[in-house]
Amino acid sequence: MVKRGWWIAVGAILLGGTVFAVWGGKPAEAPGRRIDESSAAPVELQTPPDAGMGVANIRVVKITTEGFEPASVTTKQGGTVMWINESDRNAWPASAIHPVHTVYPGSSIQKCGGADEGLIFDACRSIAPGASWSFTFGEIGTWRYHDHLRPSLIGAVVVE
Ligand SMILES: [Cu+2]
Repeated sequence: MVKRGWWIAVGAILLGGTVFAVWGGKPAEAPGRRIDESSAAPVELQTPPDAGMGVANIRVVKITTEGFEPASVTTKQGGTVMWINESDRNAWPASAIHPVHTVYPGSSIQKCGGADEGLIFDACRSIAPGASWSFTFGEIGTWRYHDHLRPSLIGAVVVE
């Protein structure tokens, strides 16, 4: 199935260790372009022309010393959220609930380091200042997350 194919691609890219692999997370079924009016600062990037997938929404969340900005982002099913660490400390975005990270379907911190690491809503490692990490959301819902290194910093991704 095509969908499984890109999940595998995402996993392979994430396991490859690059933190700039945002293009690997685009959905196979290109969603229509959509402007989210509820988000304070939507950021949309276009996929490379050679992807042949049309346009995908990519939401960018900044990690600052105060927390996640914006604290809540909305995306479509199959949309990608990219966290950029603009703070001066390491960060580790991961699904609620700390410390097990099991709220997002299929996610668990116990899968970090395993074959499914790229498929879970968990960075599974420290994201250094200046680096980024992205995840593609296949599941509809409101998914709360936190910084595993500073669990009091929380945010949410709303997948419609
Ligand atoms: Cu945690």
